[in-house]
Amino acid sequence: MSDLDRQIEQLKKCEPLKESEVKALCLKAMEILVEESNVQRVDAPVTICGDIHGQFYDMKELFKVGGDCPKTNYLFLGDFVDRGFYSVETFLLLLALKVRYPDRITLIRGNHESRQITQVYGFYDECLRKYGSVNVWRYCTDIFDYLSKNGVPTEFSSGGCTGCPTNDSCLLSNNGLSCDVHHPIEDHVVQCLSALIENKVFSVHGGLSPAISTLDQIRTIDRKQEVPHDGAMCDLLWSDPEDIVDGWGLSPRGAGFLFGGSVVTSFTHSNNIDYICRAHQLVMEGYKWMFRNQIVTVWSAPNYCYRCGNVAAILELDENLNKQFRVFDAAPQCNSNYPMQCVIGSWNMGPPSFICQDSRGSGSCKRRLLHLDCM
Ligand SMILES: [Mn+2]
Repeated sequence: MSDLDRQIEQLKKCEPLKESEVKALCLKAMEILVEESNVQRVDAPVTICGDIHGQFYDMKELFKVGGDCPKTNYLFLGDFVDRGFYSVETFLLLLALKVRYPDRITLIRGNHESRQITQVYGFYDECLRKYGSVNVWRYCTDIFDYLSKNGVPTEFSSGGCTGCPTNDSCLLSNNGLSCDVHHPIEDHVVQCLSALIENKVFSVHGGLSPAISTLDQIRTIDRKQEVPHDGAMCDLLWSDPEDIVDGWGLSPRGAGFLFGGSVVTSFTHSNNIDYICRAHQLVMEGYKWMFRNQIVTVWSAPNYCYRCGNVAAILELDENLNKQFRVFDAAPQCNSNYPMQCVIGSWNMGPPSFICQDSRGSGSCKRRLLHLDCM
């Protein structure tokens, strides 16, 4: 059995890899990801999955329902990390599968695959807790967005940030946002912002952008940047469809836009696609069609944050693009013996619109989340 196969077996048991193994895995993954496109081509049959958010045991339920990779061809729409207790194991397992079976699993980027967001919503703290340093967080966030401008990098970015004199003081500050803010971003290359299944189903984490009307425009997005706070790339990862909006509206998330049915109709027509498949929003029933079946939200984190009481779904497309949703519930085992940490300080650091970013600020989920994180 190869090292990689052994690591996959280990990760399937929710046992994290050694730091040196994570580094080697991430370097291998970069070689593969650097070849992928802003609009990655995906063949059917394929099974589409929405947000996972570190809910490792629920992702195992997902694989039970959808079948193992590589037997099943998977497309994950991002937000692998944050919120749940096992972001490290969740992301590393998906990444190890990507390295082992590059043509059988596609990982596109969600708004949580970013340095800033992971420092507020859990992944940074989890890496620190499980490894005693931020190195693994650094390797993984480099995977999110750090690839060499001229091909495959041989080393990771150095240091946590330039604001602290040493990496040690970065750790001691225990204040993610002050760390890495000055991280050099000139050489960042962002991969795989979206996917196109058989030229007919456009898949993206968030939604559309007023700056984008064609797929070719997405293909030409400048990839040499960190996720910006506005503009096309930001919108693809942050935007949401909204019934009551005609055209474009302001998003309560503080990033991206709300977009209405006419925007979706125009996009599907001009790009000759059947519909848009996206994730990013908690849906109690696991999936939700909008705008006369021109856009569907797929949500794959059951009982989100171990509190929200929702079911999850994956969308299976057969070779003729016939659709079948598989709805599943949370893993039966309870994670209540996991040591919880109060992270209220971290919550307060983000702008208010980020606090409830996956529930559209409805309020009820926010109370649950705050309650959970501070038990
Ligand atoms: Mn999201």
